[in-house]
Amino acid sequence: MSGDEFSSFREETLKKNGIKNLENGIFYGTFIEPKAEDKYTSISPVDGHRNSEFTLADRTEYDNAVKYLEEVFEKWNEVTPPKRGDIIRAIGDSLSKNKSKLGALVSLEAGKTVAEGEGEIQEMIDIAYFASGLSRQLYGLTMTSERKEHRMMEIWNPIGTIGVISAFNFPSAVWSWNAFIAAVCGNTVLWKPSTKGGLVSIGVMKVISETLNELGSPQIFALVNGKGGEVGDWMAEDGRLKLISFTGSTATGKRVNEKVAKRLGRTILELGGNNCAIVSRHANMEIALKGVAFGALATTGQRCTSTRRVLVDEAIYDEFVKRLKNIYENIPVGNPRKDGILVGPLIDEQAVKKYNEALEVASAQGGKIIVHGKPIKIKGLENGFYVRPSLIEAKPEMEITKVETFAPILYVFKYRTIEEAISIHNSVPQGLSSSIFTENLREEEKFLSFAGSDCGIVNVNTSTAGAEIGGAFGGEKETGSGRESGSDAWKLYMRRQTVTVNYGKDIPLSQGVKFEV
Ligand code: UN1
Repeated sequence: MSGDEFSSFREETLKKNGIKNLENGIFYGTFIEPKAEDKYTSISPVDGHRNSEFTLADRTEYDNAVKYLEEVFEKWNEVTPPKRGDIIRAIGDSLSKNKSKLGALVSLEAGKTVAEGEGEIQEMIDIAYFASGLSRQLYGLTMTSERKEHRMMEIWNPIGTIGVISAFNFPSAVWSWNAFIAAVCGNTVLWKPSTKGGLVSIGVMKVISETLNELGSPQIFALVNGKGGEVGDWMAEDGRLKLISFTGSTATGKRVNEKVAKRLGRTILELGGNNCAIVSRHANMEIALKGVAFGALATTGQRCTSTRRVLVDEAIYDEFVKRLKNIYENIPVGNPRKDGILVGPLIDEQAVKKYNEALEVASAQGGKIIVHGKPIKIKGLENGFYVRPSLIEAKPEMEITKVETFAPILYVFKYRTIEEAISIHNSVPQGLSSSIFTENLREEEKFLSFAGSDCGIVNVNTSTAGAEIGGAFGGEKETGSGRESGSDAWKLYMRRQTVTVNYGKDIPLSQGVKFEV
């Protein structure tokens, strides 16, 4: 695909998604022609050229959107949960029909490969169907009561309007984990995407809002494109938003957390990861190589779950590193829409700068560069943001290995015992995802025990990246708190009420207390 071919791909993708040269980045009930002057120019990382522009919300439009969702909340709760589930299932069907065009939009705006762009939409479809089934399973418990002729139970009610702030790297999937689950629970959802994912948010909202209109359903999702420091802060401070689910850096997440905590709101924080894979002498080498390469290189190392550190057993170190080096030297980097390309561009120029800086710091701190991935120019796409990935032999004391650089840099460490490996593994401030590659039961079970991985996600013989929607997604330590997506993460979007019903003719008190009046 040449530069010209990519330009035609751009035009075709924008057209198929109904994206105009100047788009409305705000939706509540309908796409809003905003009064605000503020606009954002979307640039494709693939060729560094303009895609189109979209408008950003001002305070009035933001307030209108929240007010709108508060009103819709009432209507939405007239719909029973299983019917809400039917509606979300229909959204899943529409996304399925539009998977290829939306996937292309993800490639255009975020630089993902064809498979990963469509994978992003597939993740939305999966969570839609999961949420649909869940709508009939919002189970509460019943308890026995110590009081005669009393019944106790737990019931779950929706919390209201919630806010979701999503990142550029998963511009729509992570939003949908929150939004679809929250919706079947009965909530309405305000979405503030990263401006770098603005076009995808608009494309997705077009498909979803049309489906809701066709079904005669209330428009339960609103979109406010805007600046993080503005709209993000308004959301964090806004008591009308009962929960803020934020995905992004630890630094910004801490700010969001402080603001929401100040008003005693709820948060789900999915912040930085610094994920590590342990490759033991008992590993299947082929599986370990593929698992580590996918984890470190997919999405050009720009996933929260990307493998950033690999700990290799001294017994297999030389062979494993030699083979990994070979993968790094030969991995196809380039136009993500082209067949066979596995690594696309970084998101922008700033990301390339940070990548280069991290490599310099790593060298200065004593890292031995095994493969030095430099920025590269791709023919016909000379303004795109491409780098070759880097592999660095490192020591655990190196400070740079304790921070998350959102780029394809993998630090390699040698270890002697499994205890030492686990201790290095856990020695960073972050705690999202982890992997062990081993066929030794004792090592595997140790990694899963209290003395093992300290992360929210633990994998055995598979990659740190690529979690399925069925599990609860989230981390520990500086990765934040709360869980999204599958399992019982739905409980965070509801309020639990403990109910006691007295059906007797007297009012006996608990703990045997007597109170005769
Ligand atoms: C993220 O990077 O924020 O587990 C989410 C994965 C994807 C989601 C990543 N399913 O890698």
